[in-house]
Amino acid sequence: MFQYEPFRDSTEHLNDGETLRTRLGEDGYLFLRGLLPRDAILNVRARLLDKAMEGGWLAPDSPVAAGIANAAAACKDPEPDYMSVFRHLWSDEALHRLRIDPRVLALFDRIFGERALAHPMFVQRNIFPQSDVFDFTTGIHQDRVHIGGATSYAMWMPLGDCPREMGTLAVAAGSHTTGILPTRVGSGAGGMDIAVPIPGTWVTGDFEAGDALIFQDVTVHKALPNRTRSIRMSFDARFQKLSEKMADTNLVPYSGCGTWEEVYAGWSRPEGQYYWKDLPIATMPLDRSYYEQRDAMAFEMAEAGDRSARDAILRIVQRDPLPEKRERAEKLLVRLDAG
Ligand SMILES: O=C(O)CCC(=O)C(=O)O
Repeated sequence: MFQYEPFRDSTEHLNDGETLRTRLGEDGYLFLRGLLPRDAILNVRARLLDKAMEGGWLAPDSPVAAGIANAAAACKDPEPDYMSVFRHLWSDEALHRLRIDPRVLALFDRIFGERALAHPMFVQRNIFPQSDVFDFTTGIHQDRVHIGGATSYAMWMPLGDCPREMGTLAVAAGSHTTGILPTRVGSGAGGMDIAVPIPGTWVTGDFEAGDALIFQDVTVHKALPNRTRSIRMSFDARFQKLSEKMADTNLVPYSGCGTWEEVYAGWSRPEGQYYWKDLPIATMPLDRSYYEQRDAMAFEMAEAGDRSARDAILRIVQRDPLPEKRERAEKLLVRLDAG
């Protein structure tokens, strides 16, 4: 059983870059209350809930604002049913502006002691309630294998109030000092879970709209299961020093959401579009060796009929750049689904 300690709250040090850096160095994370105004978050929440309602994700007989899930529509990234609704949520202009809010950028400038870069790519998550037949709880992992480049930091924010039982994030405080840990095929987001005992102390807490959790790319973390009836909505964006290299995969929109032109097509005003175009960004290729290792394991498991590899196989079908690999994965998916 996991035991959770409460987050160490760093809100009172919000304007003190040196203390924030020290705490990040000690714990691998920062928990900050009210980084963004509650109203700004609730506005984005309302916009996304309208799109979720249109897409059939919400219970038709309850108020949209409650965000109660339509259990029959439960789906997950990157299933086609999920993506067809999600791409409208991800493209939301008010959502995109949150990660480049001046309060957020100034915070990372202070933490780094130099100019921060917000990665153009970011994630928005919609986690349907856990049930006997559905579970998409994010497993224990590190972000570095997915994000690549120089050291980066995630900012995770729920889009609304998020008590623990709705599936908040938990981090293993102090786990950022042991480098990249061995992985195995996982079933939650990213599909790559840590395969060894976790160093550090698990911490978590209840979030209110506007609270932020910041953590390093090697800090081990996971989500708690969503045991409510509502969809847990959140977003996570990544930040690094502008002077350091960013993996080129962070320059494109979220996979399955089209081109930047398509993302921006429905916006009412251009503010926040292409904000990185005039910045002196140096890029490098993503080190794909971790994905290659995961995929080799997933192929082996799927070939042996192990359905726990299904999410990883689906990811290859939807997202792998190599056509022959996608084709192999497609055949295996059909076989797995035929039982
Ligand atoms: O929101 C989640 O379930 C996972 C978030 C996460 O793993 C991250 O922000 O790196």
